[in-house]
Amino acid sequence: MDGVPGMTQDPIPAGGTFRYEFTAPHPGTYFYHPHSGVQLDRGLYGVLVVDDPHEPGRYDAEWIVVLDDWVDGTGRTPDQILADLQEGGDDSMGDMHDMGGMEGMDHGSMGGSMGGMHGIEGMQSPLLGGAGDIVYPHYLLNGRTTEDPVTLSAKPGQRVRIRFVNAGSDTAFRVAVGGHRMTVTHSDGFPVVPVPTDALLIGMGERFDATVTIGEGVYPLVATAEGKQGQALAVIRTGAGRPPTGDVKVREPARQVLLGTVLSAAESVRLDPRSADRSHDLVLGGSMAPYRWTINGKTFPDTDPLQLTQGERVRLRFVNHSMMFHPMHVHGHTFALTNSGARKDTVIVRPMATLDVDLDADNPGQWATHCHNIYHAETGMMTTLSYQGQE
Ligand SMILES: [Cu+2]
Repeated sequence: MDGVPGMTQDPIPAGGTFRYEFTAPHPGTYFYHPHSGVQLDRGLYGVLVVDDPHEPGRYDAEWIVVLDDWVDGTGRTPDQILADLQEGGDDSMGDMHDMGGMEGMDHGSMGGSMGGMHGIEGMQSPLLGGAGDIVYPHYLLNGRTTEDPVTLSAKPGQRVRIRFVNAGSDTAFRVAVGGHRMTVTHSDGFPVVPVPTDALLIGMGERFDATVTIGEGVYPLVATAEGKQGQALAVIRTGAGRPPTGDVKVREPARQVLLGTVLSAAESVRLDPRSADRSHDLVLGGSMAPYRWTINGKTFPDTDPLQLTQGERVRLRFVNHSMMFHPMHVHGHTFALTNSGARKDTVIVRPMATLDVDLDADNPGQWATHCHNIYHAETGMMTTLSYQGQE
């Protein structure tokens, strides 16, 4: 009951009903959303928190912080944006994205057009390279714009666990709490060796838990849109004080910024040491005109399923041949980064970088493996981990 139409089930028809039943094997911060078109970018998602009955709970309060990039209701829908991208830059692209001169240009050519194009739009990140394809008019925190932010309350001195979810479709966020450092404790639901940091970079589909000991007063929780103009905002209030304005700037995002790829697994969730029985390369490529994103040169559903056998240790090697970052997500498994052991199910693969992850094939089925940029996934950057159960 993984919900991917055409892969594990038929889509739920309009007006229809489908009851999902599943066991929650792992505690942690998750979210659920459709895999139909670009519905995710219309806000059809929710957060799923699985509590750990054995978790010591060394915190006093808990906040859920959901980040999103938002266009719906502003005269343009995600479906129109997708259609415009696929039409390759006709006039209807308007001010969203200058596609002029992009015919035939390839994301894959180093020093080619992508840098230039993203340069035009400013969608370049020192950490991620090409940081997105779409300029959004709003960035949301728990569904609210910076003009009308949510207030997160606690008592002065309390330690708060913040569960961050990036539900955005084309935007990574750099999150920070003004005047505070936070300690990252979990990545994609699984515990890590805790790391203090000023700020944290969250790719689409990634979740992180962090603890912060909040001082007395009013503080902005800011999520800047990486490589883009704009931010999302919440107001943290533990005492008296004037709320920050929507364009408040905090120093922390320009200080130490942590990425999930530098985290190490907590000892309790390390994979047993073992050499890989099988490895698969996933070469990530794409182009803007035509707008298509590929795995091993093919677009879904023409991508070749990655065959596994139950019981194997499998290495996936993500080889990014494009000038954009891709948050690559594997369904049904939580892999381990080979360099640090950190358990994750979504990981940022930087431009022209190679990143290896290992997983145990212990959950037979047809599992979508895709970029969590929803426009990339929808235009091809998806394949399947495929294996049958023994007996
Ligand atoms: Cu992508």
